[in-house]
Amino acid sequence: MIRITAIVFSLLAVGCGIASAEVRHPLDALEADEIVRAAAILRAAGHSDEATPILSLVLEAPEKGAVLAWKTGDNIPRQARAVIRKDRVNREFVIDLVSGQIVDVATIAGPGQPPVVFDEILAAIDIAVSNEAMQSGLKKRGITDFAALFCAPRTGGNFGAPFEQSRRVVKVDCFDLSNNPKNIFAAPIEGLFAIIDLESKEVLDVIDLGVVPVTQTSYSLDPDAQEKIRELNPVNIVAPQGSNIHVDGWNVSWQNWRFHMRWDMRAGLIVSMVQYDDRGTLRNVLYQGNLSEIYVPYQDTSEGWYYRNYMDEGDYGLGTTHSPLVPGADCPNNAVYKTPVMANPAGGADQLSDRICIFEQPTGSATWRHYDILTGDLNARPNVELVVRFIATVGNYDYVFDWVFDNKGQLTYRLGASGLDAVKGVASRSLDDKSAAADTAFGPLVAPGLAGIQHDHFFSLRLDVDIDGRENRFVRDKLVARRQPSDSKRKSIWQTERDVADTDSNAKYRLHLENPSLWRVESSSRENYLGYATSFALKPAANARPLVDEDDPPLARAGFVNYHLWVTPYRDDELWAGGHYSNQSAPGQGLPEWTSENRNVEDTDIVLWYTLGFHHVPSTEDWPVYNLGFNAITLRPYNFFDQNPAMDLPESLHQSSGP
Ligand SMILES: [Cu+2]
Repeated sequence: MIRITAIVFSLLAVGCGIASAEVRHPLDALEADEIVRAAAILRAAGHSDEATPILSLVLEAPEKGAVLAWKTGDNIPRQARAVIRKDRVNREFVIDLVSGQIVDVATIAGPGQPPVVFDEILAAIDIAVSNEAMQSGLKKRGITDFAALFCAPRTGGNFGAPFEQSRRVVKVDCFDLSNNPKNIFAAPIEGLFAIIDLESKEVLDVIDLGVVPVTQTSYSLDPDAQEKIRELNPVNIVAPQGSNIHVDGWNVSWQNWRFHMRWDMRAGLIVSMVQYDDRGTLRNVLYQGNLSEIYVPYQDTSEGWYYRNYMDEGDYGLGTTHSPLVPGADCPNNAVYKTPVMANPAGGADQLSDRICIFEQPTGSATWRHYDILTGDLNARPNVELVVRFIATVGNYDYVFDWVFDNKGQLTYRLGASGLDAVKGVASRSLDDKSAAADTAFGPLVAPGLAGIQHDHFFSLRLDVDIDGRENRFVRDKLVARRQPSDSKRKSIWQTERDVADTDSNAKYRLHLENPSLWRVESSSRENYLGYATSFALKPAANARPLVDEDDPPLARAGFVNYHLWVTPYRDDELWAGGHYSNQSAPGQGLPEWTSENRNVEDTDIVLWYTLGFHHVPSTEDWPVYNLGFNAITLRPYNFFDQNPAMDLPESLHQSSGP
């Protein structure tokens, strides 16, 4: 039976006013009634109660083969997966929403912890602020109004301390809000923090490293705090003949692209079933794509900072840290918005109003152009792209996550970062101070008394590619310089040398300028009209590598960042590059562990894991907020088509001035 929840009359569809039922899909996220039902089943079975938050409750996706075989009108199996920690044990439950039965229970051992939820964060702040030792530390710093504080419960990785192995802990330091009531990360109360057990609600320790002056300057981001506003006429994107975006339930079609999307507490937005309409035939490109981990290690050895090495996605979740979107700034005025539904720790369903925006925009450049210098014939086609965006605010950071589909047949994942630098309170007010050298050892001053601590951002993108079918192989066309024979007019040229990945243990790659190669995923079953296996190439942009030694505890937990690309055979339980539970995890979880057994990756269902990173050395311009910058990776068709797919573009997308 098709579950029809709404009837949508799509008057935009191909200009013929087709009335269609909203299409339901087996990968649709849990709906509100399903979330409530799953939580009730868990409560009735005694697995959760008022004191036991549900740490995660999301769709348990059906088996991949069943999803691929599914057609509109078929039954949709519906299952949920829940994570609950009770009596210091992490348990996962699979709940069948049709039968109302719990069909699987698994106990997940190890120091790794499920993500920290917002209710726990609020509780930890209360515990910290009401603790006597914390209060006396605050008084020592002249802070007596404990209501004018914000405290940040931070996950702290795993450095081998006994409490990190079995307890669910956060380290909580505070910020003074008296001069910064609306910019909570601006005025750190340095050198004072509590270690708190989130389950027993105990304060395990309070550490006071000595008084550092707290900045008294206001760093408001409100317009009235700006020195001067330079007015500029508004610039808008318009589609005078109507939008080209068609949204049906959680299915989206635009130009030749078709895909499905769903919200997930941990990953945020997941795109699935990405297909390209090749002159009437839908061809598979990507079964599923999502960010699988973020790793942000700070490079400061001091007692109050050494533990700051976050796995933002596994520690907190990107869906759970959703941010509202600002029309006209975050998304252009022509954007379409979607409201996902997400479970809350009490087992209710929250409507996340307009947290996803979808928009099409001209890039201001041509997709292709040519001027025929003899005949004067001039041809150009405007480049337009579709962007699907959501934003997560993980503490002081705002991350912008984009899937970009363009009219060249390219698919790009674009990742932006903005927000506040994580600042450390220091005594120095400028480089003239005697303490400046010591105070800036781990990061420069960004304002008087505030050092922006140096750090990295690494992101792992999981790409379950299915180029023209499930069976694919990963190919490197290595560009190799070859010395030429003495009778050649050339001494040296470069040629390509094909290398096919055989096992996942070998298929770990780094970007090189010295030994470059073209990275491609080929179909094992389909060729284009010239006889080439159809494929997509990965086109990396700027990237970075970890600079620290592999035995440094933070990096040992985040082994996935040691390579830019990993290729693994598809497994439905290998989803998160830093391990199933990356919060407080032991070293070696995730990709390094999975790829230790030489599993075949040739002509089988494969998954690519791309790591994108950058080093952040703050500057004065990064304060009081720093400007959004993007990094990206592009999947580009390579022998996938029989010619340039952009030969179908209309000459101009501008409105005709004719009658
Ligand atoms: Cu940064």
